[in-house]
Amino acid sequence: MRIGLDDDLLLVIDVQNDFCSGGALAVADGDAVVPFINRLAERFGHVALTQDWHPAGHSSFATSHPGSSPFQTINMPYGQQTLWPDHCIQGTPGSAFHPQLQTQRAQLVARKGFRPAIDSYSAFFENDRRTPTGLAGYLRDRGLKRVFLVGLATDFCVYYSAVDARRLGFDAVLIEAGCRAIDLAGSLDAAWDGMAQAGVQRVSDIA
Ligand code: VGL
Ligand code: ZN
Repeated sequence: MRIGLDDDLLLVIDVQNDFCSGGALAVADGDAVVPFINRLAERFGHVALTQDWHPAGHSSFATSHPGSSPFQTINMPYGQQTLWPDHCIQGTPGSAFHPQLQTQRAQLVARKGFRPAIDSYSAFFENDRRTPTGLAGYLRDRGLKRVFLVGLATDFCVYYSAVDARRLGFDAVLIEAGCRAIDLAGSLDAAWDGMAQAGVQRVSDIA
């Protein structure tokens, strides 16, 4: 597959300390994506990063719902929401990009999940699936048509971003070697099914 064409974007999802080893919501082997993504990014003319960016006391945190525990699901006005340990709190070390992630080639950093009452897995829409982050407008304004996705976690933020990219009419390619999953109660299988149905292309690696 030819990559790094003028209308291709590499979208790097949430490669932040809290999703890496020792972090508050560490994804198994999450750090392993960093050198891979650094090499891959050199082959793209357009790179954007996302950053999970929650205020303290965010409604996706189990600590905001007395009596609940992390990884439990609750009903929110916008639908079902998994509760998480406190993570990626704005400006804390856990919210920073992994120290080895090369960020200087990124043309855009899109932050998400900053509204206290709603979570945002997708880089394009918050979890009500309709409040836009503005990233679609960025892609359209820049004439970008195909999105390559890597980052953390495969079955949450990468998954929702990939499906929404397709929903918005962009081509989407997930590169497995650049992703790691949380895999909570079958979430990874569900994510693969959802992506296949949405027409997300899945490649194991890029030669
Ligand atoms: C994520 C759970 C909560 C992710 C973010 O980046 O996949 N997962 N917040
Ligand atoms: Zn989050």
